[in-house]
Amino acid sequence: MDLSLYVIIDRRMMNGRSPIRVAREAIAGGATAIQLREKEMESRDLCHLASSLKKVARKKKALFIVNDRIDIAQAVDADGVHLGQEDFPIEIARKLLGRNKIIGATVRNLSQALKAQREGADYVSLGPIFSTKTKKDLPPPRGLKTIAQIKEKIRLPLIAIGGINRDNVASVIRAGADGVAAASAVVGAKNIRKTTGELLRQIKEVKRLKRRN
Ligand code: TZP
Ligand code: MG
Repeated sequence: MDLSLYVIIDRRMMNGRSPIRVAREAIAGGATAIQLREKEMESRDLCHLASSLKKVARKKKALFIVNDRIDIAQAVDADGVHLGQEDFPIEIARKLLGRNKIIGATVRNLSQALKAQREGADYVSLGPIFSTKTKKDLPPPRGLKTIAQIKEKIRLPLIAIGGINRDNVASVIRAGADGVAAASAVVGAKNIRKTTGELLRQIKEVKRLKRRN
């Protein structure tokens, strides 16, 4: 499971570009996983979109994860789901999806991270690390220190999310994140492929240096 660069496909900041095209560009640039995060689409359209995105991801061996909607994930045989604190409980999602699917959990602090781990999540995403306009009603930014503090106490991969872009991505990996999830920095970029490539290059470089030390 490679979640080094996890791109959130959220239509709201694509400047009218098609999600399929955006996903294709992000994956061509090196995104290792994509997540369909769509809160307003009717189920039928969502099914079609998810099915197309899965094909785009599979072709390049990127992972395809669906936010919140276990039914859509099952319908298109996605690689997994991502669950927020108010979404389906992890244990129930596991019963529905089985052992072979990936379940990710949004966490805001250490106790939520430990709980997600106990309940059987495969990774946690911690955020917001920095301030972001992408999601409303978020708690204050957690900052880089929280990454290290939580990483030290869990064994699950930790994905950092929230306001991550090419100027701060290296610091996030240096702080201990196993990967980063990004929405606006990638899907809102003019040149998605180039931006994704640049993010991935920095992530790989910091990881390489960390392995050496
Ligand atoms: N959860 C915490 S921050 C965030 C979510 C879904 C939004 C991430 O978007 P961006 O544009 O990368 O800050
Ligand atoms: Mg959710």
